[in-house]
Amino acid sequence: VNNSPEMGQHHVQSLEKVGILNKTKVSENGKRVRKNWAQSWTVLHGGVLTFHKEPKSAATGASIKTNQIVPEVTVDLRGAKIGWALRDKSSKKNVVELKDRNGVEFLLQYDTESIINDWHKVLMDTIRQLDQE
Ligand code: I3S
Repeated sequence: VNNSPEMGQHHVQSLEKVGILNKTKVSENGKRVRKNWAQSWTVLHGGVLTFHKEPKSAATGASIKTNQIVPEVTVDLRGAKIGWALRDKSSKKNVVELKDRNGVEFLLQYDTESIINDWHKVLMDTIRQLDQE
């Protein structure tokens, strides 16, 4: 019997993911802000989610230099809340709602269900893990 405390648990350090998602901010300081859906390079690392503007050259197929990838928004996942967005939040499918502990709220979306499911799971596991620390 393996009853080590590690069983079935993750460390935040091991919960890392990179990919492209559609995202928009929807509220800040309890106030709704106008949606501005955009594709973002999304990086989960060390319990922090960072959205990066897609480099201009990505559209032309030119190679991307690391220094062209601009971090845009950072979300500390400690104390954050996540869930599937209800229909009234967006007409899009596969929308995840993410609210940080300061009340800044984002929607994350991707048409391919498996991709958004993976993000939902890793974000949920990360938030849970941070809650236990
Ligand atoms: O929640 P809303 O206001 O219906 O969101 C839609 C608008 O932001 C719309 O842009 P305008 O601000 O120009 O109306 C966007 O094009 C839509 O994508 C937004 O709705 P969805 O349902 O796609 O999240």
